Amino acid sequence: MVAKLDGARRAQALGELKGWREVAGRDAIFKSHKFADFNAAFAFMTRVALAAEKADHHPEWFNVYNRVDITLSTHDAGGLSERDIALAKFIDSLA
Ligand code: H2B
Repeated sequence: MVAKLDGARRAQALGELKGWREVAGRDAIFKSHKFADFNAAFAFMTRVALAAEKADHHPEWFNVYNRVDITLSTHDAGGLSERDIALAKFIDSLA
């Protein structure tokens, strides 16, 4: 079982991310990504998908052409956990 992030550690972890916002009405974080074209967007998605599968922690995402919207939350924890922070940091490192 994964623990939900709370308190000071949660605030600190969110502060380390680039451009993510908390989702209203749900314990999750969201970031929209824009690329030059679909090819670049899908290359990014491929890299995220490989890392997600390796970590067994998967994004909720939506793609239209050059846009990739990503929501991260830990379903097993019913909210945000360190796994989401780790995946968000990896995603930030690709940008
Ligand atoms: N991804 C996310 N975002 N949250 C989870 O709780 C989760 C997951 N759990 N990927 C994993 C898969 C779980 O369902 C499998 C069985 O390990």
